[in-house]
Amino acid sequence: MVTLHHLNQSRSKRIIWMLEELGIEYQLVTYQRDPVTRRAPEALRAINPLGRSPVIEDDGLVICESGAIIDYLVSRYGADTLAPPAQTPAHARYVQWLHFAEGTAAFPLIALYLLSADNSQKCFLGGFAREQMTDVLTLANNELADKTYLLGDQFTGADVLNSFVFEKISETRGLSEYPHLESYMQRILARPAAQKADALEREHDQDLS
Ligand SMILES: N[C@@H](CCC(=O)N[C@@H](CS)C(=O)NCC(=O)O)C(=O)O
Repeated sequence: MVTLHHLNQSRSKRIIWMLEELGIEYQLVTYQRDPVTRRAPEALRAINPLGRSPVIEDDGLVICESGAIIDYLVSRYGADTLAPPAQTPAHARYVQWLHFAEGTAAFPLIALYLLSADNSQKCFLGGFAREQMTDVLTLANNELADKTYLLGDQFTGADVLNSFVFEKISETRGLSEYPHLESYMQRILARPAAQKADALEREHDQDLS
């Protein structure tokens, strides 16, 4: 059975979502952020030396990095339904979107979050991160102008992986300037597996209890 080491209010919710989409059996081991520093507890280092979540265990295999986890889960448990067939152009685009989520889209989001925590908005990094965030949102919005999902008609792991950045932006400043992205987010977040991930994330978040 798959075990997910889940940190509250983190990227890990997407992995709950993916496990729900796949409909496989899994268990959660939950961790809470320090209310002041917002860092993960030391206990997480026992499974990931970096002390970060998500991490999964499956048949003795331990895997970190959200993109690698989604790639692994989809290849092992849901290749037919949640990714385009291997060795097709659509599959290459799918891999591109998987890498986009953490390789490009997450950077400006995290930079802006750290700036707001630091209260040092006037430095170079603020303008740079805001510009990059605008590029990311514009690209996704344009891409979705004539598509139901990132890859077209098929919902894939790339939609789940990219949801973290778009959901956080939606919660903080809204997506009304990006109407295609906004309606896409409403569409994917209405999926039963996404709703279940949301409910489970709340249930395992002591900040909210
Ligand atoms: N690139 C990694 C990033 C993992 C990561 O930074 N996770 C954050 C939660 S969103 C974390 O565990 N932070 C805890 C800490 O920094 O103490 C991934 O995609 O999984």
